[in-house]
Parts: sequence; structure tokens; C-alpha cells
Amino acid sequence: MEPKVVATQPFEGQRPGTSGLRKKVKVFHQPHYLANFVQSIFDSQEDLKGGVLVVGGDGRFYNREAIQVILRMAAANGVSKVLVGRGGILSTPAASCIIRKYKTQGGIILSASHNPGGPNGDFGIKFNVAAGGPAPENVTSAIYERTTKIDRYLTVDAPDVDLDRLGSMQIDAMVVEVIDPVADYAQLMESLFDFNAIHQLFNSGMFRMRFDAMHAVTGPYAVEILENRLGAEPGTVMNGEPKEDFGGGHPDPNLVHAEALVAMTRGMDGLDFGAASDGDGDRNMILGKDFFVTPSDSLAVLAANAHHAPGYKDGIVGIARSMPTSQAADRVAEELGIECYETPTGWKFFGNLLDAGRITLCGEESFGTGSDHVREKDGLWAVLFWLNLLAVRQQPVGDIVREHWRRFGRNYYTRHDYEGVDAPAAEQLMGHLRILLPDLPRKRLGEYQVRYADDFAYTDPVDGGRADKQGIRIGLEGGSRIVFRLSGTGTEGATLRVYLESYESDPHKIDRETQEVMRPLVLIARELAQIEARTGRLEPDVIT
Ligand code: VG1
Ligand code: CO
Repeated sequence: MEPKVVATQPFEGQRPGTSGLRKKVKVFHQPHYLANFVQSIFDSQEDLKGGVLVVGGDGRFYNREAIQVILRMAAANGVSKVLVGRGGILSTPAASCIIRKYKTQGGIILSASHNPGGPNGDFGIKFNVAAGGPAPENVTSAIYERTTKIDRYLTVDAPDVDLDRLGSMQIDAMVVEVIDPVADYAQLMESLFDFNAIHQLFNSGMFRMRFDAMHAVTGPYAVEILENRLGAEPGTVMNGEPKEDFGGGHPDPNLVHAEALVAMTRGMDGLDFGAASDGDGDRNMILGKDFFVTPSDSLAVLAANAHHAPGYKDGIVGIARSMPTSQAADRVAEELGIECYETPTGWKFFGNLLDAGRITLCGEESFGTGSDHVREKDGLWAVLFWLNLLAVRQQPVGDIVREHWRRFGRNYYTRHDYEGVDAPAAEQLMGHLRILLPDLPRKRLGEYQVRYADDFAYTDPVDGGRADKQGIRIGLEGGSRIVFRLSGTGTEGATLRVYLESYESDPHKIDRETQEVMRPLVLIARELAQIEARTGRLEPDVIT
């Protein structure tokens, strides 16, 4: 059948952000909006013609409809086969796993991650390349360029595909194979971690945990892996049923949005282990009894203990962390005698380092941890890594982390987010900081002498690609830092993120309360950026 050519006009603002194109559902609902972006992927990625494409999403509102649009357009654009998760479901790391395992030409992932869903919530779409990772800058730029000139898209007249039935179907010449979204991923996890040891831990009767899937995509993955394969008691997975609106919640696994889980780990009867994942399953939060593991520490602890997990028994070759992530991992890398890379925010910057075999582990302060097993951060992977560690070391979470601090020192860390700030005001605030930069290195801020101050720029060591203006970085004596950047994933106004870090090497001073330790730095950051005057905000909306 001849494809149908539909005339269209460019929409403004289809430039992918930190992780794909994210907008309100209402924006995506405009006629042609989604189709324009999808056609721009096909027009700029020639390998997809005659190739195989993976499609799936986090199950949020508009997921199923969007998949039907994409399937018809894929058929019209000459894709030979699409692998789609049953029910339209694929967690972000599972999609990456499937792209790699079946050597496909790429994938389209539908998600706005931790942003709320539902008719008034957010939707998102991103393209992942054949290596399995988020499209690098040159690819997202090519897609964006195309969206600014697009005047037609291709589709076919075909009925909806039954996404709930496993097996193969056709749309014209294209095969659509509906696959089990969990099986390949679960198999990969079994190959990396000691499932017997974790099984014994659950069987011991001495270990209590809950995993909060936050009514998002990881529910089916967590039930299959934790309860069915590892023998955790039924009910270990809470909020395990994916819902289009995430049960009205904010599927963001942090101390604020996973409050109920956090409460279960506190006090006399607190759980030994609590964990949560986000909308699309790539983030993780790790909790012990009365203990919160900051994501930056989690990366450092996993790096220092990687040899305990079968998949990493020969050690790790290098580590990378995003710029605002604390420098805790750097100290581990130094001791292990391996490279540590500092990259801009966003998982796409880890892809080349992973592909080139320069790093094994990588992570971000925003509850993202991962390795070379896929090309996305991976929530359940991190949870299993911790479980493997707990099973081998037979110590509580808090003891493992405290021991780590005694050995490497502690990087006290906190992030303050000011959400929904007036966008021009936020830009001006950043502009103001940029003006201050040249003079800062000779200044004292409070008790601290400034060591360096810059607007972070990155040159990819593998392909030489440049990324400028990635955030204001102010290094203080003694290893403390203040970082300012604007979010690239929000859909309303601007979000200002202030990242603060303070290093303590004295083993007697590693058990202090984080916000208390950070107070002087918080005040310096507020004053320097004139946060109250410029945004009208006295306090941040979210502190993690
Ligand atoms: C945020 C995080 C960043 C993460 C990105 C995508 O981006 O800070 O570290 O990679 O979200 O994560 P930003 O630009 O809003 O700071 V996810 O789980 O939303 O795909
Ligand atoms: Co996510």
C-alpha cells in the first residue's frame, strides 16, 4: 500500500531537552504535534528504513495512542519490524536492553520520567540509538533541525494493533512483534547478580524490605524479579500496578515524593531496606533502617564494592559522574587507580565512554545509577546491586555507608530545587552569576576561599563533541562546591537547581545532620545568586 502523505507545518519548541522532548499532554494532543516529531526522527535517521525499531513507554496517559501513531508511521516510512512491549510497556532500561540484545537500529521511548501523568500531566518522547542509549547531541540536533522545516509526514491507513496480545502481526509490509516487556531484562539481571545469595537473604526471615513502584512502570519488573524469582514475600512490591496517572502521585523516588516508604524505614520497627523507582524505571532511591543513601554516595559505595557482584567480579575500568554529582566517586576512583570522568547532566553524555570501554559504572545525583550492561540509568539494577551487597556483607545499609565514609571521608551533599520559577527571571539569575565568574576566584565567600569558578564546558574525550554552558560551578577550598543550573526536563516555567557539597575527612565528624552542615553553603548560594530578590522564593520547593 502507498503511504499517505499528510501536509503539516513546523511547531515551535520541539528541541529535545536533557532527556527527550517533554511537554504537557495538552501540547502533544494538538493535531500533528507528535507526528511531526516522529517524522523528524525518521527523516534524520536513515538506518531505520529497512531496519528494526523498539517501541515502548512508561504506561502513562497517551502512551497507547501515541504507540499506534508511531506504528502506522513506522510502516509508512519503510521500517521492516517493530518490537513493542506488551501493553505498550517498556521501562527505559528494558528498552535499552532490548535494543542492544536484538541489535536493532534504535528505539522510541515514550516517557516524561518522574513528571506527573494524566490528561493534565506531562508526556515525553525520545529516540535511542543502536547502542541502546539516548541520542547524543548531534542526533538530537538533527532531529530538532528537521522539526523546524517539516512540511509533511507519512502514515498508512491501518487499524490499531492489539498491544495486549503477544506475537506477530503486520501493518502492510512491516512486522509488529508484541514482546514480553520483562523477560529479557530479568534474564540480564540474573546474569549480573548473585540471585542465590539474595534468595537466601530473603529466606533468612531476618530481612524486611519494600520496593515502591509508585504506580509506574517498574511494578511488573519488580514483582517478577523480587517476588517470583528471588522469593521475596508477596507484597514486597508496593504500588506495583502501573497506572496512567501514577495514582495521582508524582513518580519521583525521593524523600519528598516517596514519603510513605521513607516512613516505613524509620523507628523501632523500621524496615531493613527500602527502595523505589520512578515513572520510567531508570531512577532509584536506596534506604536502610533510619538511613537515606544519597545517590552520589550510592555510586561511590557500589564502585568500591563492585567486585562483590558476579557481573563486576573482575573490577571496574573507570567511573563517570555528572558534574553536579558529589565527588565521592572520585575518591574511590583515585584509590582504585582508575579514571573518573565529569560529564554534563544527562545520561546521553555517558554513552561514548561506555561504548569505548573507558568506564564501567556511572551515575548522577538525581537518583540515577548504571553500568555498561545497558546504556540508560537503571533503577532495579541499582536495587539488585544493593541487595547483592547486603547479602554478601551481611551488614545493615547504614553500617556499610558509614564504613565507606570512615575510609574515604564524607561528601555531605544536598540539592535545593526552586520549581516553576518565572523563566526570564531564572535566565537573568544565571546571567548574573556568569557576570560574577571572572572575579570570584580571588574572593572569599563566608569562611571559604574560592578556588575556581566557571560555566562548565565539556569536550567528549571519544568524539571531541563540545557542550557549553552546562552549569555554574564554584569550587571552594577543602573540596566544597556550589553548582547552579536550570533544569532541562521541566514543562512549566523554569526550575533552578542548586547543588551543594561539603567534604569532611575527619572520621569523628561524619555523622552530622546534612542540612545543618550545609547551612553556611546554602546561605552563600542564596546570597550570591540573589535567589529571593530574583525569584521571590524564600525557600526551595524540594530538598533532596
Ligand atoms: C534531570 C536530572 C538529570 C537526569 C534527567 C533525566 O534533568 O537532573 O540528572 O538525567 O532529569 O532523568 P534536569 O535537566 O531536569 O536537571 V529522567 O529519570 O527524568 O529520564
Ligand atoms: Co526516569
